[in-house]
Amino acid sequence: MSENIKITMLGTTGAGKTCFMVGMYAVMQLGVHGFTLSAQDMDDDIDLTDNWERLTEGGEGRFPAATSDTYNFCFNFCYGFKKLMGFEWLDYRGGALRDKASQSDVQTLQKTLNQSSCVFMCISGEHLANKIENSSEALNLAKKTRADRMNFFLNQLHEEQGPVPVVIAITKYDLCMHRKRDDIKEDIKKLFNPLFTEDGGWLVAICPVSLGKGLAGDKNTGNIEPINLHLPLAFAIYVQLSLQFLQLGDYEKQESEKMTVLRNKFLGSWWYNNEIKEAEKRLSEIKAYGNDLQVKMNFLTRELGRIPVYFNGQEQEINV
Ligand SMILES: Nc1nc2c(ncn2[C@@H]2O[C@H](COP(=O)(O)OP(=O)(O)OP(=O)(O)O)[C@@H](O)[C@H]2O)c(=O)[nH]1
Ligand SMILES: [Mg+2]
Repeated sequence: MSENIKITMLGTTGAGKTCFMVGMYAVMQLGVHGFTLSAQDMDDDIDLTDNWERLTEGGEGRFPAATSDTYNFCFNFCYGFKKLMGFEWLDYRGGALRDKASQSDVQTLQKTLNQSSCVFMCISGEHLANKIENSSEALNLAKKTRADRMNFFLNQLHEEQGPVPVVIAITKYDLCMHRKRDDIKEDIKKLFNPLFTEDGGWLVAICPVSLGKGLAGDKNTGNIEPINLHLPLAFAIYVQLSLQFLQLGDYEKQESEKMTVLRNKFLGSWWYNNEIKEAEKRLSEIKAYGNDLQVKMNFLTRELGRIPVYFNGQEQEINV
């Protein structure tokens, strides 16, 4: 069972979307607990790797230029190099967030977003360096970071397909890591409060990410030492695997109920012998697949234990 999903990252220009994707790809190529990422197109692999090399070399030109064209990357998420799930990832100019819907890249973004299985909302740590003191500061920050537009886009997505899992990625976390995590979480809730309401049905992870804490001092010379770059993706995949796991449970229940009905009929075990054997085989395949899923999810759970996850505004413990 492998499925292609779409993941869309929302964030204003300069929020760090492209750098995050380049870094995530590099980290996941090395692999985390046997999970890896590979680009489906060889040229994309080369471009992403070149970008990563420039980042690690340092200097004035280390960062990629602001994105001007919309580009759809296709990745495979693998375990032990075996494909678990394919997914698409749109890189676009963040300015599209505030442009009119008549622009073609805005339309592409909206279309992709509305088909997405998971959304990453990017807020740069530079805007979270100080506490949000009151509602007018919150409003100003929502405008500066385009959190207001991200909420607008999410509202549209909600109308289209209901709540989807969301990761609020605090990019450039190095620029606000001097603050207490709980205080940052409170500020995030002020910017995205509809996602934390009691009956909203939103599943939200807050994940600080950075290319390296040394960048806070000098971004041209600071060392690249990735922080959490793999976690937003790990969360997105974990949710998809959990849904597969639940589906599998329903399927297992149906199959065993069917089998019980056949067996309970008078002379059923004899008359329906072949059907029962086939159902038994399917059941044992489902169980084996379920066990396999559980092992994979366990590895991801260990990683995800490090970030807060909320459902209906309540912090959750992630487990299988
Ligand atoms: N301190 C710090 N700066 C970063 C980090 N990641 C990116 N930056 C800086 O942020 C700038 C913008 O990053 P991009 O990834 O190009 O931003 P973007 O969201 O893709 O912007 P658009 O393409 O215009 O939408 C980079 O050129 C770097 O100067 C980080 O982890 N820490
Ligand atoms: Mg970009």
